[in-house]
Amino acid sequence: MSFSKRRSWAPVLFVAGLVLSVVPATAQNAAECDQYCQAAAAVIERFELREAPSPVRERPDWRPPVRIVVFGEGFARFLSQFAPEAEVVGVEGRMEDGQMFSAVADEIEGADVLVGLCSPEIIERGKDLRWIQLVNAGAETCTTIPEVLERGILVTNFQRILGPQIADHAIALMFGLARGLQRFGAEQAAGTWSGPLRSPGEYALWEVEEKTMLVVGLGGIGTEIAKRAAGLGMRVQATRNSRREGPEFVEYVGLAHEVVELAANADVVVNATPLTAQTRGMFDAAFFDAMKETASFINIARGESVVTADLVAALESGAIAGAGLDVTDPEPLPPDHPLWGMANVILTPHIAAASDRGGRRLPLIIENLRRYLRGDRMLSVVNLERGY
Ligand code: OXD
Repeated sequence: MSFSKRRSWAPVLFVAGLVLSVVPATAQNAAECDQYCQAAAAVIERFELREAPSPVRERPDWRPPVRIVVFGEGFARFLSQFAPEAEVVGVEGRMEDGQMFSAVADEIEGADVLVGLCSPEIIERGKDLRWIQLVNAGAETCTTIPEVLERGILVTNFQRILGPQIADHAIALMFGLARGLQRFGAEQAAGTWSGPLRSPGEYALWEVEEKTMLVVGLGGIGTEIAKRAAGLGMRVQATRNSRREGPEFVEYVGLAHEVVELAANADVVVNATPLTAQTRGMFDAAFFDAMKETASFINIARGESVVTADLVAALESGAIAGAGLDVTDPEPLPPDHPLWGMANVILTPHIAAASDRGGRRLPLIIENLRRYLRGDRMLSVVNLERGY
């Protein structure tokens, strides 16, 4: 696996944010509902987080953890107050070249628990790992490693709780394309005033009201996007893998096999799917050909769901009008990649999950750690077979 291709800065920012924000915390009696427990209760209610059907102590491999490895030394110092019987080890390292992952792998022997991300080396050397709390929403760093499935390691993640900020970002990308902000941003940087409107069509700007958005992947994040789009007066359609039910603000929920047909009527297509064997490469030439020439494609999920060469060709040929991309494949794009220079593309560096409300993540980690220690039902468990 190429780390530079897959890794986002989001977990690094997340860990740095935790270290800065949690230092003054004091030891709590876990029997009381302290500030973290109260915050977790609010997060569980707001996002309707799902509990595992059975308590974790019923798993044959469960035991009170003896060694917990986490991303970040400051975070380890903080977390140790919640697991005083365990050794909590913090690891430092750069994410972009995989240094963090090798540093974790060097410490993972004998660890029961990892709070971070997976890599094949971590899983290979972490023979005692029983529970991994991911520090992001996408679970593919774990679920694409066969040994995780073979060993049935318990994986929990940040499903649903990052929905609001990622949805805001998707809408921001849509508005950026609709109002030509990539063009005007470039003009601002060059100190150019392109002048008042001469003819209504000249800037090719568009309004979102009454346009149709197709949300591909109506999960926690997709639902937040759909809610915002409906609030803006858009018609919202969606696809999901498992069932046709959806909230009332989504006028039609189709199954995955309907996606190309639905894309043909959409003005904006947003990818909100997890990366799985089914979604890898699903946005290809056939998909972009089916879209309207006036339509835009937005990706706030994973770059590998898109055949990048096909997206570039569609943008160059005018098969689609524009793209707003928070994620790409490869990631980051090499300096000479054509997407950098395209006037109809807005790129952001995989930061959709960044937020001033990072505080939802920490209560979830602490709550899941407390549940694990007590052997209770865990929150936000990843279905390893499905991959999310
Ligand atoms: C995630 C992300 O949370 O990409 O998965 O930021």
